Amino acid sequence: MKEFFSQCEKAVLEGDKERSVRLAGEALEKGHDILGVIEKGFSVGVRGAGALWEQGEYFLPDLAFAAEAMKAAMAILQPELAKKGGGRTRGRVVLGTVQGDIHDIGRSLVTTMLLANNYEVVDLGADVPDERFVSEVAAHRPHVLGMSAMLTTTMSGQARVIALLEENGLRDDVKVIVGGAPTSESWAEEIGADGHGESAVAAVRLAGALLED
Ligand code: B1M
Repeated sequence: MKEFFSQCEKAVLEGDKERSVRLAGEALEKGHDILGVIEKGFSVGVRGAGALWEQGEYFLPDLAFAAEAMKAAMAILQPELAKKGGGRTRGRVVLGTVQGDIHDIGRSLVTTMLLANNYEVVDLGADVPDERFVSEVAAHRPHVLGMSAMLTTTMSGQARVIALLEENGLRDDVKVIVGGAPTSESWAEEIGADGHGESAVAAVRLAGALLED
């Protein structure tokens, strides 16, 4: 599998959408472990592109091409992953990427893994205004609110939303989990969230644990 993962990584790193799509199709045909292909293959490629961009070796369009190649592969793999769900719902989750932040690949993987584990998910997408998180919590009354942030400049949105939930008397009715590259356990604690998910799988595990409380 190592060789296959590295082909997936390379296709995304090189921003080769066609090759990514072909490899995603091949993964399904051959019955490979889909989450493994995403996490150990395609995701490594897109993060590698980010690292090269940070080092000044890639320009922004290179990063965008890598993201496009990644998203094209995800569009093929995610429906297959989500198919595993379908039993009795374990709980309702409202999820979104915070205001000012357009990164959506990681969050959409969290959504897919929640669906695959029988959660009902209201995915608000990316760049979600603070007030919208609050109004969606009021409307859907979820068991869990999840917020993703990928930038050090946008992670404060998670704290603002928690404060707004408190102001609106909604905080005690919902568990709040946060995630995304710059976030951590200690950040979650600092802003009064109920937990932090390191990965999509960890987010599902955390939601389950919080709902058992
Ligand atoms: Co952006 N970007 N980007 N980018 N980008 C990062 C985040 C960065 C770390 C790159 C770098 O410097 N190495 C850097 C942030 C630096 C910082 O703040 N410290 C950065 C920057 C600076 C920017 C711009 C500002 C660049 C610019 O314009 N000058 C700009 C910001 C735009 C904006 O949001 N306003 C920008 C733009 C872009 C693209 C549009 C080109 C593209 C996004 C495309 C898209 O999503 N539609 C992009 C990409 C692709 C990245 C990197 C390379 C990859 C992100 C990704 O998709 N990873 C990223 C580098 C990196 O992460 N190392 C980077 C794969 C994905 C599967 O993983 O998203 O980590 P991830 O999600 C994981 C976990 O984090 C977790 O589970 C997921 C799956 O296991 N998780 C949760 C995520 N959300 C969760 C929620 C949970 C629980 C777990 O509970 C609720």
